[in-house]
Formats: sequence, C-alpha cells, structure tokens
Amino acid sequence: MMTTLVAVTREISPAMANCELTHLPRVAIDLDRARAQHEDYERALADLGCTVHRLPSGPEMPDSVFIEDIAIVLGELGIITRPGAESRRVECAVVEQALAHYRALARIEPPATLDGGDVLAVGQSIFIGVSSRTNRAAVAQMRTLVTPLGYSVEAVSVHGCLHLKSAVTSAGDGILLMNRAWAPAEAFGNFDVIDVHPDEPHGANAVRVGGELLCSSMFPRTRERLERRGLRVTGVDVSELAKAEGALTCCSLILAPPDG
Ligand code: CIR
Repeated sequence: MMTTLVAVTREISPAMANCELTHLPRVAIDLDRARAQHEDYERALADLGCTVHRLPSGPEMPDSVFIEDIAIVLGELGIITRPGAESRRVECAVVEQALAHYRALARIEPPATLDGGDVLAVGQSIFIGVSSRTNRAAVAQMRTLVTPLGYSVEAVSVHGCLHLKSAVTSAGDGILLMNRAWAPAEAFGNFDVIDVHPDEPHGANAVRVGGELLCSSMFPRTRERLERRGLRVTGVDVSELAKAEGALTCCSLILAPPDG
C-alpha cells in the first residue's frame, strides 16, 4: 500500500520555446536554467516528503512540464482532462498510462475542455474556474463524475489570468491565498483569505504539501504575509518557467495515499 505522497512531474520539452502564451509576451527561455529550476522544484517536493515520479517529454509537447493541466487526482479517482489548448492534448496519453498505476481513471470528453489549473479541490469542495481554457460543459461533466463520491462542485468565473489557480490556492486549513482582482472571493464561502501583496499579482499560486507551502521566491512580500499568519513556507525560484506562463502548482500532480 502507498503510504507517502507521490508527486508526478514531467520533463521539460526541448521545444519549450513554442509554449502556449495567453497573457504574457514571448521572451527567450534559457532551457538549461529552466531544467535546473525544475530540478530544484522536484528536490523541494522530495524534501517535503514526496516520492517524485518524473515522466518523459518530447519536442511535440512544448508545455509538457505543466502536468497539472492534464489530470485531476482525487483520493478515489483520477480524471484525465481535455486541455483547452489543442496543442496540449498530445500530453494526455503518457499521463494517463502513468496514473493508471495509482488510480481508477475517467476522462473529460468533447465538447468539454478542462485544464487542471482551473480545478481547486479543498477537502470535499471542488471549485472550477470557467476560463479561456475551461468551459461549462466541463463543469457539468466533473459534477457527474464526482458528486457520487461525495464532492460538491462550484463554478467560478476567472478574469484577467490564465487559470483559477493563478488567482487562488489553498494555503492552510480553512485558508485561501488569493488575488481578488482575478476571481470573486465571495464564490468560495467561508474561508479566511490571505490577499497577495498588491505588487505581486501572480503570488497566489502556492503548493500545499503536507503541513507546508511551496511558494515562488519571486513573491517575497506575499511570503511575508503567509509567514505572519504562522504558515511554514519554502521558497523556490521558478522564474524561467514563469516565462512560459507556468507557476508552481502546474509542475506536479500530488497524489495522496488512496482512500480506504
Ligand atoms: C499554457 O499556456 O498552457 C502553458 N504555457 C502554461 C500552463 C500553466 N499551467 C498552470 O498554471 N496550471
């Protein structure tokens, strides 16, 4: 039986320069630096108790490192997405094969499109960002898949950023880290909200691993706010990956031991 967390990650593609970009201008990406940062990120996950399982990539999938968009992994079920960017659908097959070792799997089907970056699961509540990548048909399919497992599904409109988790992530029990300009705080009900520092609009994307938070070192003022609230934070530099519009949650799928 699996007893520790598993973090499934994916190699950086040699074609990362051709990544999808929505809100950012294209700038040169230093592949060696990106790879070194990705290794640091994996090391940080290992230090926080994860066994890292890295999948291979290829030149036909420039955005492969952002594996979060390709699957949602709950305690009982994995869901293979149908990414909103057509160029990313080629990423699904290998992720599906790998996750089949860990979970029973379901799939999002056309006409639905869903990026995992739009899915925030907090306990039994699942918030789904309706964004340029994720549509309402996906919300309906997710609801059909997860309601029988005891989860609730709430659709949340996302504006001004790529994904729901660019705007909000879970920072601790009952606590969300948020940029309210990009997602409506009222959609989440009864959580304490820690606002990103106004100078750090991209600072809301943090990964919760066990009792700690992995945050980008690009956002020190937001980190201060988290630490002031007593949260334990590890910083990682992912500035090169950020040029491809990726953040921290998007570079892994964290699998808890399956329920039961
Ligand atoms: C994309 O546009 O799909 C990639 N360049 C970045 C995806 C980042 N994913 C995420 O934040 N969940």
